[in-house]
Amino acid sequence: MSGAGAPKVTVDGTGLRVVVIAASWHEQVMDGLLDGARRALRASGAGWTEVRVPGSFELPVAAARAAAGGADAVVALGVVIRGGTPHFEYVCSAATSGLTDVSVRTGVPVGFGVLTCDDEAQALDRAGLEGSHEDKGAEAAEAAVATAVTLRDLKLAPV
Ligand code: DLZ
Repeated sequence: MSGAGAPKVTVDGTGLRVVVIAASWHEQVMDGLLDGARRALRASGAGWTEVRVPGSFELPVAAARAAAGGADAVVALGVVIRGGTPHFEYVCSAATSGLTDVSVRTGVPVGFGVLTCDDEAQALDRAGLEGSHEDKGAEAAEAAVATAVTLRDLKLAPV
């Protein structure tokens, strides 16, 4: 999927409580994603806490707990790199459908910052590091905050 055409969605997130959940695989790429998410959240004015899970497969259960605990938005960060077995497909699919389910079921937006890449070079290029072309951690955080603001406004809108 191309990153071309991505919108600029910086909004005022003052007062929002965001939980950032980061998997622990592929440390250098994850450090970049986390820094990008932090930069975006700081710029938005939202407050946030960070927790870690072992792998991307564990992101949905932690997101569900964060939503049940009162988070206004969740940012889920993971890095999955294709290997020689179908495991890649299972982990990517579980993370994607699990996070979608949490978001739709709880009404708490989940920013999807899970990289699903063929190799490490692709992941590094999307990690918001020096020389990267994309900053997917920041994008996921911006999307989560912008959607939380939209949902808050929707609640206030007369039907
Ligand atoms: C097992 C596994 C593999 C092979 N690769 C990755 C990966 O590239 N990225 C990632 O986030 N997690 C990986 N995992 C771990 C699974 O997500 C999960 O943590 C384990 O299967 C234990 O439930």
